[in-house]
Amino acid sequence: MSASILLQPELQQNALSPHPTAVLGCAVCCLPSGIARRSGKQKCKLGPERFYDLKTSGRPVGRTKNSNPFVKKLEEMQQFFGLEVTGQLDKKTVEMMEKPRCGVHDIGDYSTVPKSSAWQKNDITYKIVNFTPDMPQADVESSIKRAFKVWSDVTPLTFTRVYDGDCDIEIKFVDGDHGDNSPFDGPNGILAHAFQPGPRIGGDTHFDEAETFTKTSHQYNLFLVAAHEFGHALGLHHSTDQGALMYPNYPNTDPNHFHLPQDDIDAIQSLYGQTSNPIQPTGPSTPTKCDPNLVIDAVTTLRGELFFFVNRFILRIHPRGGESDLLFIQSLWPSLPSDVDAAYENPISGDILVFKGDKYWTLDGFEVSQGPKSITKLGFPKNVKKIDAAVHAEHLGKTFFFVKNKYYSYDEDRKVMDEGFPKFIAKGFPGMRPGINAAFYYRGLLYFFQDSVQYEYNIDSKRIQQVLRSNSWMGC
Ligand SMILES: [Ca+2]
Ligand SMILES: [Ca+2]
Ligand SMILES: [Ca+2]
Ligand SMILES: [Zn+2]
Ligand SMILES: [Zn+2]
Repeated sequence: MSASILLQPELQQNALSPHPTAVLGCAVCCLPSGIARRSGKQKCKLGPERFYDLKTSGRPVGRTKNSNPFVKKLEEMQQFFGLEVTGQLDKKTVEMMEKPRCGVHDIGDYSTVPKSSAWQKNDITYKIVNFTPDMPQADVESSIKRAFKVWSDVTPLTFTRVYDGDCDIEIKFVDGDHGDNSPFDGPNGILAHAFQPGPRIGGDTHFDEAETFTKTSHQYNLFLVAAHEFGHALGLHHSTDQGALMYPNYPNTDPNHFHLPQDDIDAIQSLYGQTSNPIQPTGPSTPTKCDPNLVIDAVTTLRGELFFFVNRFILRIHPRGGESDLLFIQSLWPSLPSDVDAAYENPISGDILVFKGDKYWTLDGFEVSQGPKSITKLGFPKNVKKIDAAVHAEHLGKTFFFVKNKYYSYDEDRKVMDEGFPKFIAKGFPGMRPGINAAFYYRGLLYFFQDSVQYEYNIDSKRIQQVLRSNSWMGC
């Protein structure tokens, strides 16, 4: 018994001190001691001191409006997360801090950290030192294997599991203080951390055993957490791209339909190069509202605001201008799919209908009240497998559904499809071409999105009034 107590400090020393490169390369262990204690005084556990190195190197450069290091780090953090830079612990900042996340710093001390470190070889070995009781062992093994495959699919890297002896990436499930100066914090908060490439502790990846890990979409999916941490173990820092796997927070992604985002592909390929596969993999990109080529999947009004659906995201905008928000569809409506086809608001019932394939969901504000249901319930014939766009024209009491070169008219009062439909778009909406991406209704006019162009359409005079950029609502 006494032997194990004596071993503890020695283990720490061996693991950390003889290899300063591993320590410096790893943002986790750059925290000066005492920071964790000091952050207890502030009313936040996961505040900037935890993740943004508070060491002030030399004197402050210039005297800006506030030289308080806590405020400055808070401002850095707000900037990193794309929040309004207030230097104050406002509601949005506290909410962001409380989200489950990775324990690696977002902004390292770049004066001492070499750029990005990478393994100087392509064949990496890993060892699973212990298992979590949360999941069957085989599920842990398959989650880990799949998490490595995310990275080997887009680089020349290979990952081989070893069972004893030396390895590059040691994987462990540990609780609280576990001897690397970066104690875990109990349930939620920090989920895991990993060390940058290097000898010994370099590359090692630790999961907080206080979490419940799963192989389902319940938090926390081990594959998703591991895939992120292995990014660090391979030399990646955090990304400011909200959609990136290397964004610090637990991702709003369905683990069963995970595709490595382009931002992460670019980052890892900058360290290890492309795959030898003749077809280079590509991944989804996070929409930026001012991208002139922004293609909108669907759009609807929702209680006075505009919601543009773009792959996994929603751009939420007030039509009269102002701030826009980029949100994950699943953070608002966890049971909705990504890549939806069409959406519209019925202002009388207040319902929003969202369509994908031959299914639809009914939203009551921020609740999914019904669905998925078959679109045949709305009166579509069985051969309609997908709707391109949907819009409710309030002053007519009709909802129009666009399918390829035709459209349907649905009577919201009688809850039936109107007789004599579908009709040709060219007949009902002269000037419009087939294949409409998205549509919405605002102040008596229809707005159609086609490729990256938007048409303002007057339904009474049956003509296009204006051709606009698709992002004209977004204040670009
Ligand atoms: Ca190692
Ligand atoms: Ca935790
Ligand atoms: Ca669409
Ligand atoms: Zn991380
Ligand atoms: Zn650790």
